Parts: sequence; C-alpha cells; structure tokens
Amino acid sequence: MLEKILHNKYKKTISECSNEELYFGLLEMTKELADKKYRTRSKKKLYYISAEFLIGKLLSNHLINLGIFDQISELLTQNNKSITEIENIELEPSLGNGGLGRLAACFLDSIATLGINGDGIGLNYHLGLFRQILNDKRQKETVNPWMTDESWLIKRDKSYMVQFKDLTVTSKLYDIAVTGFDNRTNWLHLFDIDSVDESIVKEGISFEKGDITHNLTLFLYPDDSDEKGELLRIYQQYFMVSNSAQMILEECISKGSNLHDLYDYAVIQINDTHPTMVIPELIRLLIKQGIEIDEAIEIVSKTCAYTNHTILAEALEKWPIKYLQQVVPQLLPIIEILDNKVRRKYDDSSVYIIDTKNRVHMAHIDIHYSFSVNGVAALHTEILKQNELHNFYKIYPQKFNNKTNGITFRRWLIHCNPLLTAYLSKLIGNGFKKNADELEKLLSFVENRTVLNTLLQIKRENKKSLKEYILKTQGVEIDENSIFDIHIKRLHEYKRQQMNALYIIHKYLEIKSGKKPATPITILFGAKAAPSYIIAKDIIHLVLCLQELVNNDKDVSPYLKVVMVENYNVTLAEKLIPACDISEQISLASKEASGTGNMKLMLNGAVTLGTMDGANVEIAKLVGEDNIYIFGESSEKVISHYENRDYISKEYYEGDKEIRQMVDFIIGDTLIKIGNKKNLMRLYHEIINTDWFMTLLDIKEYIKKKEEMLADYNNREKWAKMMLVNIGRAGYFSSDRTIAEYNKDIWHVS
Ligand code: CBF
Repeated sequence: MLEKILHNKYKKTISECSNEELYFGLLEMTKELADKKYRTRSKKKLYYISAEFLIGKLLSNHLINLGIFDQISELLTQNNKSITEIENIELEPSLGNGGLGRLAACFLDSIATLGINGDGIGLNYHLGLFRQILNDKRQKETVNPWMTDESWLIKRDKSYMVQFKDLTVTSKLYDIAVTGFDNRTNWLHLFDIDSVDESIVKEGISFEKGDITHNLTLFLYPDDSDEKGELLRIYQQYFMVSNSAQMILEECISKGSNLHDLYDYAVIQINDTHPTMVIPELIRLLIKQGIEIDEAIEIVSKTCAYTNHTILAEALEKWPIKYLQQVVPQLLPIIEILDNKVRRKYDDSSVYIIDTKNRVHMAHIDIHYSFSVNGVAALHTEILKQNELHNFYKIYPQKFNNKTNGITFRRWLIHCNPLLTAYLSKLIGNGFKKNADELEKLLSFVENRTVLNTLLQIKRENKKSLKEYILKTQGVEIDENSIFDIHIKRLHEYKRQQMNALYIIHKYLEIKSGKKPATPITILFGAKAAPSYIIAKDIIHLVLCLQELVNNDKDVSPYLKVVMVENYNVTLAEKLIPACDISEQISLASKEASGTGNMKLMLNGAVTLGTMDGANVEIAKLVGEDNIYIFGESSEKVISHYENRDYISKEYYEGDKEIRQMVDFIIGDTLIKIGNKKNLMRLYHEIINTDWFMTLLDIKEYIKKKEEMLADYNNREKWAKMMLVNIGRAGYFSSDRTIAEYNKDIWHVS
C-alpha cells in the first residue's frame, strides 16, 4: 500500500523517496487505514472534554496500534531508510501542557484499545503552549507552530455558531484519528475558527488579547495575569463547550434520543474545571428545545461526570461574575439558578457556587451538577474527601470515587523503549502488550543473573542514546557510565525542583572539599515554567547557573554534571525516560494529585526517589519498601502545618548550618558572578521567608536518602533487582486498567 501511495504522490519508489516524502506517504497510508477501522456506533457514547490533549508525535503510535510497525520498519530498512529518521520530520502537536493533557492522550488511546465508543473534544491551538528557549540562562518563550499543510488533522464539513455577547463566530471542526491497539478507531475532535491569524503575534508570544476573532485558538493557556487574559480564557472555554454541547446533542438526536433521555446516549467526562461551562450550556440548549429548567438540570446532572486533578487553589478556577457577564451573559441566569438551588438546600456558604466576592466557583458547579466526582490517585481522593472537598463529600458521599491514573504502555514502553520491549517479549512472551498485568511474569527472574545483567545493559544502551542526543542538540557531553538522575515535569514550586537544585549545591561543595562520589552523577531536568510564574522562572535560572558552574569546573565536572534540556515535551520524554536511573518524585506530600511521570519511569526500570505523595504511595505499596526510596514529611503532617500555620522556613534556615550554607550559596559570590542578582536574590528571599512548599522541611532527609540511593547504585546486582521489580509491578499503572474502571463505575458504555 505504501508503495502505491508513493507512486501516486511522487512517482517514486521507497528507496527513491526523501525522508520527508516517506513521512507524508506514511501519513496518508496511516490515515486511510485508521479510517477503515472505524467501528459502528453504540447507543451510548463517551465524550471526554479537555482543554489539553498532549498527544505527542503520532506516526509510530498509529503504526504500533494498527499492528504494522515492525512490518513497515522492516520494509524501510530493506530500502535503506530508517523509521526513526522519518519520524524526525513530524512536528509534535502542541496541544497540551503537562500531566493533565498527557493523561487525556493516554486515556484516548486506552478508550479505543478497549473498544469503547468515545471521542475527545478540545481546541485546535495553532501555536500551542509555547516553545521554550533557554538563552542567557533564562527561559524565553516563543511560538510553537506545529501544523503543516498535510497533517493528521482532517478538516470536516461541520461547523456550529457560537454566540458571545459581542460577537458570533462560526466554528470549524478538525479531527485526528485515535486508533486503538488492535481495536477500533475513535476521534479527537478539535474546534477552531477560520479567522485566527498567527501573524498578530509579535515578539515572543505577545499579542493583542482583546482581538478575539484573530486570537481565539492561537494559544493554549494564554497569559491570564490581567483582565484581558482572563476574558480570553473564558472565550476559549465557552467556545470549546458550546461546540461540544451542540455536537453532542446533534449526535444523540441522530441516534434517536428525545433529549429527555440524553444520559442513555451520552456521558460527558469533564476533565478538570476548564470545560465546566458545558453544564450551564447544555441546560440552556435543552431549555431552548422546550424542556423545563428543573428537568434540564436533572438530565444534565445525570450526563456529566467530573475529574478533579489538583488541590492547588490557583488551579481551581473561579471566574468573576462580571467577566462572565461580559462574555457569556446567556449563561448567568442559569448559573444563578444553579447557585440558588444549592443555597436553598444547604446552609453552608463553603459549598455555594457564587461566593461573597461575586466569583463563580467552577468546581462547585461540577460537584453539585455531575453524578460522579473522582480524584486521580488513592491519596488524592482521600484528601479531597477528608479535607479539600469535605463539605461536599458530606453532602454527596456516593458521588466521590477514586480512579488512579495510568499511562499507555504502547507509547511509554513499546514505542519509547524498543530494546526493553524486545527483551521482555523474549522472556515472558507478548501477552503484556495487551494485558499489562502479565509483566508480573518478570518477577520470577529476580534471581537470574543473566536477566539482571541484560536489564543493566539495556539501560546503558538507552543512556548512550540519550548522551548522543544531548551532545547533538545541546552540545553538552555527559557520561553514560554516570548515574542518570532525572527530574522531568512542569516547573512548579510544589514539585520542588528547587530542592534538587539545593542538592546540586550540596554536592558541588562536597566535591570541592575533596569528597568525590564513587560513581559520577548526571542530574537532568526538563521543565517549562508558566510565562508569568516569576519564581518558577527564577528556579530555572538557578538550575542554569548551576549547570554553567558545575559543568565548567574542572574539579567537579568529572563527578557531577547538570543538564536542563530545552523545550521539554513528549518527544524528549520518550528519550529521557528509558535512560533514567533515579526518578525524582519529590513533591511536597499532599500536593501532587497523582503524577504519571513516576509511572512511566518505573515501567522503564528507574527507581523512585520520592515522598509519600500522589501515586508514589501506590507505587511504594506495589514494589515494597526495599525497591523505592521514600523520604519526607507525611501528607497528614504537611496538612496540619498548613492548618496551624506553624511552618516557618526561617527557623530551618537559621537552625541548621548545612541548610544555611546551601541557601546562602544562591546569593554567594560564585553564583552572582554567573547569574542575575535580582533573580537569585528574589528566590533566596522566597525560600527563607515564605517557602510555601516547605523545601527546607524535607531537604536534609532528601539529601540523606539520595546519598543512600547513590551508594546502592554501586551494588549493581541489588540495583538490577530493584529495576526488575519496578518493571514487573508496573502493570497496575496501565491506562487500560484505569479506563476499564472509569467505564465500569462511571461511563457504562458497552
Ligand atoms: O491527573 C493528571 C495530572 O494532572 C496534573 O498534572 C494537573 O494538571 N492537575 C497533576 O498535577 C498531576 O498530579 C496529575 O497526575
């Protein structure tokens, strides 16, 4: 089929084609094959609405899921072509930011793989999040255009009118096929408008935020640090949900729904609060169809389910009524009715939808008017029930449930780690590709020296590939024989990259004083900071200053290297994860809802260094305390520190010489010469005067645990056993398991 497509397109054979031509030929072929697999519609369908879908490059993913990856790469090899090089042509779609968006992408893969009729719905951001450039030891943001003339996007002949207070726009629908592994094809629906104009972006990523017709779908999470930015986010969110609601109703009616029975035809998963307005919008549309308001509310509440992904107040959206009035006045009467219903029933202002500052709490709409509320890891759900959402839990205990996150093994093992995959297949057969629990079979090899040595060899090969990549792309030379300590996730104080930076200072000083580590260490970071998050950017600056200091110091660099990879994204994650020895999961306990990087890294044989937070708790339980390195204050204690306001970072700073030495180093002569005084000073003051995420509380234990881990690394047999147990126990974290649970407990789509 490929040959035929290439002949029609370019009148060339495989070997005559350039990599670019081959990529476009494969793209066409894959799209055709995916479309052919499209299965019949079931009565009930799932709609997964999300502001982000961090889908990553799609070529290999599709080829694997269509079952033709090996065949195609063999065919290419026979013609002296390489699938990896061809894949380099593909631009990574820039439709997501972090864990939330990547989870949505893994879920779509598993939904199709389990044969569930379910589509994703989101927006077609032209310039995506932003492209991170590390320049002059700082993060700079620039646009990240990813759409090409020929791409995975299929333009559909479908559009809806979306009405805002001051303008009406006509949407355009684009679809991307989501092929299941050996199963059906679903769709990711992305809405857009024709009038969006990329040329309005000036310098970096700045543009006129008030120019909605030209900017509506330009960026994911445009800067909302001012009023215009907040308004733009409301425009985007309403555009997303109004299109979704119209499409859902149209599809359900076409399948025979009379709308009174909407919930028999549709279930809507609201991914975080960004799509919350779908609730009042659907109610509004049902009323327009002649349904009484009370019934409309009941229908919608039986159709929608909500996932909470965070307890961080900043991420739980609250829109000022006056902004909603300016953008979507049609929703306000409905939101007020929803709020009044709550007020009439419950004498507790903490559960009201509209607060005393006239802000609408989006999560409160979700909780009152959905039939299911789930957290994303066991600990997170408990914290929601017992702390953050306790007053809601008292009202609706039956709504709350846990769905521990998962990852798709097709991308995070089969695709990103072919060496390990091939070896696993040889040892335990191919069953684990369909049923991740079969990875447990690996555990019977825990005393087998040959297997243990091969796992170490595979890791070394993967580290070598990463080394070559980093040399080529960033010009930094690292040693594959050093320990790869990897910290990859969004930059946020609660994820505590600053704690790892303090560790680097500790190690630097130790090496300078003559204490050399037995095995050299390479600490790798990958992280983007939100453009207006000042302290996060200061942390990046500190890491980059340390990178310059450490890597250029002849006494230190043979033993310690620091690398921050530029523009961390899915493609880079696929290279970093298989090469990792130490997986840094060091968030302040209670703050990381789940984490999914922790799962990807363990699956690829990294050992976790972490706090008892998010899904780390479940990882610890599965692998046992001998196969994970846990440190730090418990979530209960942390929560009590917040409640009692009794954590004072300065006391830790003043009370401990070592801590003082590390923190003072940030503003000492050595770093100030390399970096910017203002940035470093600000970070220093933040740590000693605020330290909201309690770095100094855990730093000493962190250093101790990491040292223990580094020492254990030298016992290669012990380490290889830990790797094996981590891989063997990772099956639980397959998103196929998570999705099966969502479907059994929430969606009920046959
Ligand atoms: O549930 C998926 C992920 O979502 C977040 O990234 C989020 O954006 N709220 C959380 O921070 C992660 O813990 C979680 O794994």
